[in-house]
Amino acid sequence: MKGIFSPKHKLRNPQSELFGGEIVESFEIPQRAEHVLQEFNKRNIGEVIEPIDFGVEPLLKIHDSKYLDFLESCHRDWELAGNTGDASALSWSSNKMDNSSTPNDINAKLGYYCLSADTFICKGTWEAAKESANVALTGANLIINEEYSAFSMCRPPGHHAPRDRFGGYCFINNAAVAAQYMIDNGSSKIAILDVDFHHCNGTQSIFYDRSDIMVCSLHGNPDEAFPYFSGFKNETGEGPGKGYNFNYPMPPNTDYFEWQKALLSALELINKFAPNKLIVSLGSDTFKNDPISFFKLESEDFFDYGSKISNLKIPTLFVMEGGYAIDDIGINMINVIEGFET
Ligand code: Q9C
Ligand code: ZN
Repeated sequence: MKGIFSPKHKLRNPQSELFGGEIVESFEIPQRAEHVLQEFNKRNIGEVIEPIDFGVEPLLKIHDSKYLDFLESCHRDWELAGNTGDASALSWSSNKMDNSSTPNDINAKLGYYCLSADTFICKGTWEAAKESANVALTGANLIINEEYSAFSMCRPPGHHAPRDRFGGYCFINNAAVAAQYMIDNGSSKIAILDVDFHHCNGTQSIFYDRSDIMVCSLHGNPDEAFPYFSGFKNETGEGPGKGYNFNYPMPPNTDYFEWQKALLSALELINKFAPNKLIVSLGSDTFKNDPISFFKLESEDFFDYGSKISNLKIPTLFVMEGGYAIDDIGINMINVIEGFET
């Protein structure tokens, strides 16, 4: 399997994040992608290529143009306003009567486009996020051109970003951009399987009313886990998308014995849907030692579920999402990839 990786991910290097009422070192750090690349190479999974630049067009199919303008200009405007640290949202609309739909001031924009205060915007964020989408798009392009599988080592991640919000360490929804690109290049049906610990609120909302892109997500119960406001079982799609969105929320301490039941159920749904291509939003934050999550998967479980996914026998693009146990992120991610290949 080929890997897609860009050193430009390092441009996303926030000084800190807001966590537990404190400013702490960010969990979503550059070493994550470096460790994954290292393990990919160490185990000789395949050739690693750099992404092609797809420009802004495929991003505009998924994201609001004003939102993308905001991402591009945010840090510059923040500095011009006299700030020295990373850009962070501090003010939100107080009620529905607020006339906030065309924010002008950088603080208003930050509040308008931010979905969670954990994510600060540093200088290189837009460049890195754009490149991360290119990493996903280059993987999608390989699959369109008859590669059976590919691993897009995306950083920053994307699945929390809906049409016009950033947060949960995400800016551009890489998996959504890749799925739309596949549709626009001849695929009629795509399935997205999100195995990151967190619910893919962004991906779900982008495709919620569509029947050509099915979304299945396994995650921590939103009653007690980020992103809190979505990921419940009764969210099954709307309009023509009714019956094409499936959530598997699970409680604290869920281990692989329980988790794999949800996976097998999702795989059965995907099999019935019979997509042309599969996109796996791959997060390793289901790991037992993840510092911000509450599932209990062991490293060997990642290998096992990679092989279960391969039983679908569908061309598959893996798109990297979360995973914060830095010492094990390479092993866990590449276990999925190797499990899929064997
Ligand atoms: N106390 C991804 O895995 N922090 N994003 C929540 C809860 C946000 C994770 C804090 C976690 C976002 C891509
Ligand atoms: Zn996650």
